[in-house]
Amino acid sequence: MFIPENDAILNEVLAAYTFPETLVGAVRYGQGHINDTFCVLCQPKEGDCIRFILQGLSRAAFPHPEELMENFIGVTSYLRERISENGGDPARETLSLVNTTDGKPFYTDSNGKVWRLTPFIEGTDCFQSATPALFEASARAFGRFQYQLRDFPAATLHEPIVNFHNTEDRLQKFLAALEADKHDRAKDVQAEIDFVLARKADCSVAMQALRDGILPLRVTHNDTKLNNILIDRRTGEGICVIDLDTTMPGLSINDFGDSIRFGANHSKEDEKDLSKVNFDIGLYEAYTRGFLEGANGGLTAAELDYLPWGARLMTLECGIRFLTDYLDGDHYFRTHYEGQNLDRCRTQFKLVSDMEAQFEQMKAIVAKYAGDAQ
Ligand code: ADP
Ligand code: GN1
Ligand code: MG
Repeated sequence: MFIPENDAILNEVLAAYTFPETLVGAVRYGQGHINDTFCVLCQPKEGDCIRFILQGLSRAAFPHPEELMENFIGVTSYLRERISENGGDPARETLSLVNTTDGKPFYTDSNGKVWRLTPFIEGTDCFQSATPALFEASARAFGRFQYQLRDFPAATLHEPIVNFHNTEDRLQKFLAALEADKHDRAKDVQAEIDFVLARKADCSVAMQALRDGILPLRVTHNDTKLNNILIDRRTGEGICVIDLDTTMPGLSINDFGDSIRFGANHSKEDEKDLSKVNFDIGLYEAYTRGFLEGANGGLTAAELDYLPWGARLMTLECGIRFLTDYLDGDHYFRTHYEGQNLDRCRTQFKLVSDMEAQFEQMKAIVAKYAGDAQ
């Protein structure tokens, strides 16, 4: 069997499952920053390979993986029903689990790490950047995800990461990391530190609106990156929302905002040449149109008003998180070279500046489509 890392744990995990045909091996897969993701290949005697996605859940990110898996099962079971009611194909339009040989929905390895196996959703593509049409398709799917979960019993969900998009709390954690400065890195990042300190008040905008009852709490995805959606290769539509680990009560503006943060530009998240990092308002418009179509009139007037803030805040918050992890010594986000979290932070702050400069246009674009959305 081919296991490039020749990893004893990976062998242990694979042995916990019964695969339909000859197991060929497992290779690292995808560009997620959090989980350990592998593509597992099986070769039937005849016909194409059968593929699975095997994921080890990050222990740095998810302190209670069993609760997270309960959420996963609850949300995907609910979605399966909604998809069937609408005549869709639940096997392609949401994730499902393959049980271990002894009938469990996940496997806990001898180090205590939790693993899950899902069928690979074939005939789809996963993008790191997109054309306006594909970006709009992803927006429709994320908007629809929100709409499909509008009556989900939110009280049954655990909070896998407490204060995940509490930007005020993210600011406090940054200030604590700065104070500790464990790796003596603060001296090299004064410009980035000043960027955050100048925006302390912004960090409260959404949290204050939540406290004031202006923005409602909904069941949201909370990690709506373009690469957390699978696009149907035949139709070009967003067919399956994946990476459900942070699905929990949250703000709709954050689901909108996180997609804009990642997808409304033409550069890599860790691009070093900041002249290449530009917020693309055309992509923003395409996403807005698609998201409001998918949300199907389900957003309140206040949520529509705050959508541009969602984009600014998710981008600022993510930059703060990358900077915090850099100061902390890179324990949370997977990095491939020293300084990658700092590069990621810088692209986010460049995008925040661009959004600040174009904020009035961003609001006008939401207003242009909001009429049709209500
Ligand atoms: P992470 O939390 O590390 O981002 P994801 O759940 O997003 O992990 O998975 C990483 C990548 O694996 C995705 O971006 C996607 O390319 C791929 N992937 C995950 N699940 C599936 C699946 N069931 N079918 C096809 N591709 C998948
Ligand atoms: C992580 O898991 P992934 O790579 O889809 C992170 C998001 C960040 C994102 C930045 C659980 O997303 O919150 O916005 O990296 N996920 C978690 O690219 O922290
Ligand atoms: Mg992901």
